[in-house]
Amino acid sequence: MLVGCSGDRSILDPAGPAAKEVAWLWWGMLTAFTLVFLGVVGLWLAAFRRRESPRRGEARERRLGLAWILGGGILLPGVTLLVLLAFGVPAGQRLLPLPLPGGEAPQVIEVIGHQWWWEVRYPEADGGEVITANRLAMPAGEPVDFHVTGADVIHAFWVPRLGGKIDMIPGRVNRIRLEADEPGVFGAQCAEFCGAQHAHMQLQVEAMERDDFEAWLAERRSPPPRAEGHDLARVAFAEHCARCHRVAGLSQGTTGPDLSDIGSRATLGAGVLAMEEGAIARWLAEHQALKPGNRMPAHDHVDAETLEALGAWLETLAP
Ligand code: HEC
Ligand SMILES: [Cu+2]
Repeated sequence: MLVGCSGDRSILDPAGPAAKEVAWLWWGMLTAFTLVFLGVVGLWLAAFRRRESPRRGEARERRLGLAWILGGGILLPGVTLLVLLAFGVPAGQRLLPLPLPGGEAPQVIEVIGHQWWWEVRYPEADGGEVITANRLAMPAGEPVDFHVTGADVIHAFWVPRLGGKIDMIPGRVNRIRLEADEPGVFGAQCAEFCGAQHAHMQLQVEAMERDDFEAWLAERRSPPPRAEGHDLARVAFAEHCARCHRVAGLSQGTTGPDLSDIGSRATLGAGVLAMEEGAIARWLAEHQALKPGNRMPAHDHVDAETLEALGAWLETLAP
């Protein structure tokens, strides 16, 4: 259980204004409920200790009973819920995409949940749409509106260090506003059970300075020529992979993750495999063992040499 207390997906290590409020609310609730728990245990122990109940009149007994019911059963929970509401409503409000005081429009990033990977789109990137998968870049130090939806079943978008979570429902666009105080890398996780590989649906969120973010988008808007050579790989890609995978300037498939910048990613398979030399070829050969049931068909009919070549070529795809 203590694993949740630290690391890149901990709500106890907030990195943005909304997350800070969630963390404070959590500590407040922990403190209040610990006091209630200790109080109840105290009363329980006291009940054991008393030898003989004092003789009281029947009317007094009834009044005492009524006081416990009203005080402990109505007043205490009523006050507790009101206090919770007083802190919970503003914390929730922070996550809403309300108009900003200055009137400017926040950056919008679309996130689409698939079984079991993340598609990320930057619709406002002028000069062409930018699409990535299993990684999300955002500007730090300013609010960002996330428009989320699901492609197949219900998923949930959750970056614990930045704020609350929100459901990704097919056919509907939900919105949540998050902000990162400073540049950094944060973990995100699907937070609604969505099938066998739900746990292996992780997303890396990279918050960067505004200028770096613009540069990041620009690099992806005008992809470099796709490395010369690698003829075997490119023919095989067109034959076996292009219908499902997009590589900017080359193919348009949308059934699987966008591979345009796959060579610059930190992980493969939404967090299943660390990216290192040879990792893509390993994914191509063993992905059904690494992530059983994932929606990419096994390519046993493609010979090992071709898979190696595909892996080597894909590793060169980076801005
Ligand atoms: C029927 C559609 C389909 C075909 C064909 C297909 N893939 Fe995939 N691919 C997927 C899906 C879906 C995923 C996501 C699996 C997951 O992580 O759950 C994926 C994941 C990947 C990944 C990991 C991507 C990431 O973001 O980590 C790579 C690399 C990849 N595919 C390469 C290939 C190559 C190379 C081929 C051709 C030999 C190919 N795929 C053929 C659907 C397909
Ligand atoms: Cu899920």
